[in-house]
Amino acid sequence: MPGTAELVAIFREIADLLDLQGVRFKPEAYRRAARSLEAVTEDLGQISARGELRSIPGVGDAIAEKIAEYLRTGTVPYLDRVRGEVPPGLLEIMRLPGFGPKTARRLWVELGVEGPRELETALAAHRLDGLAGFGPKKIALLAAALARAGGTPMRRPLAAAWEIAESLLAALRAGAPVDRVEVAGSLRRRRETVGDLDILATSTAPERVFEVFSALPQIRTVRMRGPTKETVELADGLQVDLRVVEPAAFGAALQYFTGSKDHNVHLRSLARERGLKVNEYGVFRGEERVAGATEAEVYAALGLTEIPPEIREDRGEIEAAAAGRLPPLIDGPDIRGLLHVHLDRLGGAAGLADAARAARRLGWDYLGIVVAEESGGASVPSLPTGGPKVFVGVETTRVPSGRPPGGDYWVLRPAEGIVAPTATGAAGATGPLLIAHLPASVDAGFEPGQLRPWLALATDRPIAFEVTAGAGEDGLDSTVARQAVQAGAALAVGPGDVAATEWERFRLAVGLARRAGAGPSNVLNARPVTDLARSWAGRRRTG
Ligand code: DGT
Ligand code: CA
Ligand code: CA
Repeated sequence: MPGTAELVAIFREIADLLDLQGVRFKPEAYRRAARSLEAVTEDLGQISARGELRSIPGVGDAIAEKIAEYLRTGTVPYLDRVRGEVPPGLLEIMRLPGFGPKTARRLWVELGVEGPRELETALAAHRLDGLAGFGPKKIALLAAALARAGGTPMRRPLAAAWEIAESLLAALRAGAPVDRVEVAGSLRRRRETVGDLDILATSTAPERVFEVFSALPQIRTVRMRGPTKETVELADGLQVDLRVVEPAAFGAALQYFTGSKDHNVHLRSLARERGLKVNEYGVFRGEERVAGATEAEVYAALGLTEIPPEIREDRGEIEAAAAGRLPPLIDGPDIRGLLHVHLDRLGGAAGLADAARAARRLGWDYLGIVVAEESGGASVPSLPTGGPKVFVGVETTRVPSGRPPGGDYWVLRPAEGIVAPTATGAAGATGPLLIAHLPASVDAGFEPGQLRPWLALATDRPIAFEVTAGAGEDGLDSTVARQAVQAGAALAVGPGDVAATEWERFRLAVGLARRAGAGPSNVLNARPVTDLARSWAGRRRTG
């Protein structure tokens, strides 16, 4: 449905523009609506005529009104209004690799930079030097990204790519004659940024699969179609490769197209040493295929235990697998709860019941509800017995001392641009500390040495570093997280600052923690509720 595709693009742009204005929560509501619309196969005009737009998930009154407006007039005037409030060039800056809305917004607010050309001038005049959070490396990366802009197509943040892929997989499963469909490539490895999507399917009718795929509302152009492969471009320019393979080769194809390239090159040389050949069709001894249906089979044929996709980067994982010494990695079911749920994001105490239900659905035992220091933990009601246990996190912007007032633990949210901890001054640090929202991303210029002062906080108190689905802009990327794990610090994984309906995204953060080599023992919210309650007991009000 071309109309739907345009509306989806409009809602995504509104979300980006609101992000640039520093508006909280609303951008996510528009993205959620955009995602639901992508899954709608019926004509929106008919749904609207029945007065049922609000039955689309994520579509409330305000968004339903905008859809109706669009159907009537072909435009959404609200888009023009928010466009009018933000210089258009900021969107371009925001979409440079490694730089999201926060960085673009700071350049705008603090330096008055309104587009790529002004950014170029500001860089040349060294006006970024000395700006908090803009080290020499970050500035160099920004300059390089700017120089490349317009050339190579940009890479998407993991969460955005995942969202798109999920909608494509769901549409294929629902509408195409496929048996298996899986995503491969960098997305399956949970790389922080994704260049293009790689999807694999098995089917007895590949032509029909490609027909259904090409007709999806998300797809703008078909670039190439062959007997087993189709390449398309989505409305926003993202490329997707869809391949249909035979079931006997599915494991080999999944392995091959998951990569990484370096990992595959190393595997092929290992195979050669054993007199074998490995490609996307299987592992072969001469003409005979000795493995191919599953990945486990492919790795076993090469004398290896199965290597998790997230660590297939040729950084020692093949040697470890050969020696049977792959470390255990954290997995989704290991997670026992969340530790960073903002009360105001839930819509206050009233939303707590919904959050509790969402937590139960995910099998979690506890929720760490986070409130601002000024408001105090006393405002967090407890839940009825049988629901998840509520811990209270008290959010602060500087390294706190003393115990969190009315809470169980501190949540440190460094003020924007702060990359090294600043203390409140008073000595006597106590109270466990969750270090959240730290934009520690190598792509954005965060250097390994910059983690040291944060790690040093652990001499006074238990600390954990947050890893979210928005890695890079929000939380540690997997490279920095790996450094934290190797230094013995704990991670805390979570979906990021999103509504309870989006909590499934915690799985992306789990993927990043896996890339970081974290096992269950390295993750704070993999610990059982009794453990946390015991170690935090006496640190808060009783009762
Ligand atoms: P991306 O798309 O840039 O985020 O990264 P990938 O890893 O998804 O790369 P992509 O889409 O070019 O290819 C998917 C996988 O297919 C890649 O990880 C490994 C495999 N592959 C593609 N081309 C080659 C190649 O020339 N040699 C080898 N060994 N593997 C390849
Ligand atoms: Ca790819
Ligand atoms: Ca590809």
